[in-house]
Amino acid sequence: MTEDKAKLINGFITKAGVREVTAASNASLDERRSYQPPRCDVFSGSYSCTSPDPTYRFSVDHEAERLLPDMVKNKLLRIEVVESPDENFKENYHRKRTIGIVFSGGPAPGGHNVIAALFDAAKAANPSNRILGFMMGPDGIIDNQVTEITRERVDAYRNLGGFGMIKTGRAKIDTEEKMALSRNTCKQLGLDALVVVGGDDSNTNAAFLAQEMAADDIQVIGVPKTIDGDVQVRDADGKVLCAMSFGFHTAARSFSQQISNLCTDCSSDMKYWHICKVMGRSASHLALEVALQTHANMTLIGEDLAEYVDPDKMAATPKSGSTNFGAYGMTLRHLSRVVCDGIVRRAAVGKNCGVLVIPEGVLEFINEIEVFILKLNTIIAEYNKTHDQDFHQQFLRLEDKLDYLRDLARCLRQEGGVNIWNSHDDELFNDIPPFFQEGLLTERDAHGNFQFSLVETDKVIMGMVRDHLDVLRETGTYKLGIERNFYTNLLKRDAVDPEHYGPVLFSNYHDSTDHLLIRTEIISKKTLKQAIEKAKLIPIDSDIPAAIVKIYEKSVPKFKTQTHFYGYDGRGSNPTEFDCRYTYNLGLTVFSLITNGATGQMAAIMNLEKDFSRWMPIGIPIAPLMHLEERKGKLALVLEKSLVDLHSPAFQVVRAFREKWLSAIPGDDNYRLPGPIRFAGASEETRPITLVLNDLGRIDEARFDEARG
Ligand code: FBP
Repeated sequence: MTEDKAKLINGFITKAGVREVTAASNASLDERRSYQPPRCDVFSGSYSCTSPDPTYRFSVDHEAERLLPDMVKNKLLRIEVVESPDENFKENYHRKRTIGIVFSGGPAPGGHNVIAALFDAAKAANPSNRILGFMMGPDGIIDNQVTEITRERVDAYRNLGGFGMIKTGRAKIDTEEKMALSRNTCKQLGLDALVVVGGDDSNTNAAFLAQEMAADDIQVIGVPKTIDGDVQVRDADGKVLCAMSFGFHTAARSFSQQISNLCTDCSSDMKYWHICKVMGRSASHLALEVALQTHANMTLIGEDLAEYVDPDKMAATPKSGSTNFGAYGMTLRHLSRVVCDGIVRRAAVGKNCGVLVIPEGVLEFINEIEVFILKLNTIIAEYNKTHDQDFHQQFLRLEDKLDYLRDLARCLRQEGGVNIWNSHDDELFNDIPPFFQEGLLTERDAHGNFQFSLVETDKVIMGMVRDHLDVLRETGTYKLGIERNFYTNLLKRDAVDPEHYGPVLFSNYHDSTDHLLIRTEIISKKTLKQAIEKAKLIPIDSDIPAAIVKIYEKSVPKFKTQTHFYGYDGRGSNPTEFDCRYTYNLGLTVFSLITNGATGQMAAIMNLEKDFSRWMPIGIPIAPLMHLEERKGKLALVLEKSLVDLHSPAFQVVRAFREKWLSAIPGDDNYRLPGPIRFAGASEETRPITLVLNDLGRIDEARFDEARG
């Protein structure tokens, strides 16, 4: 570039107008940053206190009693306003504190507001209070990588998505060494409290850290975060304490906005099936909310598939009191048939297109896959233990891993007895495509979770769907319905009598349907010709009329798909107003729990499903919620993930509308367009539809119970 030209460009980019439109900041971002979320009533005054509420019961696991003796007796804490605090209370409340905070696991919209509220409350209580952010997740605690949170940083991130302020990571403080290092860091920094913002595994970690540091008087408070929505808490009597983790609403709204755009595109050019995989490692909460938000044509819900009972297999079971385990749960093959059924039925009414939502973790609910995951977890854990080496480091290539499995099957066969990996497993495993084998053999994350985001779930399912559609095409059952008017007009234009050809070509010509279906036996031009000749509509060996060929060709559906993955994009989205106020009040709850001496508690807001005026900040004891679960092939004490409750009103609604949203009838589809996430305006929902429906359902149940007396 010449010097003159460079000068010219330099002059141009420094112009006020150019600077304005290329600035990183913009009006909507400024508006977001300056938004002040409202506070729950209990935080309207200067002080709040906690009071244990023994009416909420928990059934404590023996292992929790053994491992977390100082935490299992914690009660649910109500947070209440203190109108006239005594001097002792005030002194304690205002005493100088240093609080550490860490993000753990995947980002979830709203996390910055937890920090913002904690910062605001801490500085209001005592301007010398310090908030320290651990960098890059729990590794920041282990390695003492910390940064002081300043007002400037907080203001820059208020109401913004991501975890950019202090970053995040997936490390787990799961060994004595890491625990000791973490404890050391907290002591060295003089922490009064540590706040762990994370999902089920991170809150599990918070309970263990609370136990570990109880002797040092370092409090540990958890915060329920995850877009997956699987941190939901009830007490032993089923009372909802935390209806949803933060970040879920935003992620679901973000996915829904984009998926509803696909619905619009698909109903415009009628050309593609859009296959939308949505995040949610295990539970299908996000997919359920997306279904409610968009009314996509088909949405798979993993938990629903796991509950499937095959009526044919059940009927075939001898009535001798034996149980046919093979009848329970859905197989991959059956799932592909279910999807094909929807595709074929829509095609029959001229809609060879649609939107299918697949939850990322759906395969975990498929019988044979679940068994593989469990078996492989155990085999890998055993290998690591016996060889004191990491299986994945040892066998880098897929082929090496498969060889190991083959050898294992052979050795175990020679030993006899019941084997974890037998020749049948080996054969089945070798039958699945390599990319899926690789997926099943990927390394578990630090918490022992299977990394479904690395498996091409959609490819596995759609591969089988495609194969079965080919079969259905060959057997003449997958056909594109032809509009009656189109058929009549086309034939008349070419001076061919539609009434002559209609009954020969179509199986439903005499029905009053809008869409005509070519007979199943007509599956090629050859069979078309045979049918027409047999009906004596054309002499033997003469040409089929061009209009008839055109109708036939039109009736052969091409199955064209576009696949999309909705996950990281929604996870990084700016929070909805719901998540902004939820997380801000969680941050205030954290500070209240800390000043009132709580530890091993998770900050939460009860009544999230109701109007904001009824939101009730609380502390939920973590240890009493924990139970034993298989992780990396071993039993571990963890916080239970909440799966989609098939009896919940939200799921019942989705099930009830399944047929309507499939729209396998002529006419428009039933799509719902939720629109983009907006900060204000009438179209913005105040909370997830799942929560609204579950709340409405509970009210109805209560009325029903009342009426029944
Ligand atoms: P968290 O449970 O840590 O919030 O993360 C949830 C999630 O977004 C899942 O939906 C997804 O399967 C996973 O994280 C992806 O993990 P990664 O960020 O390691 O690719």
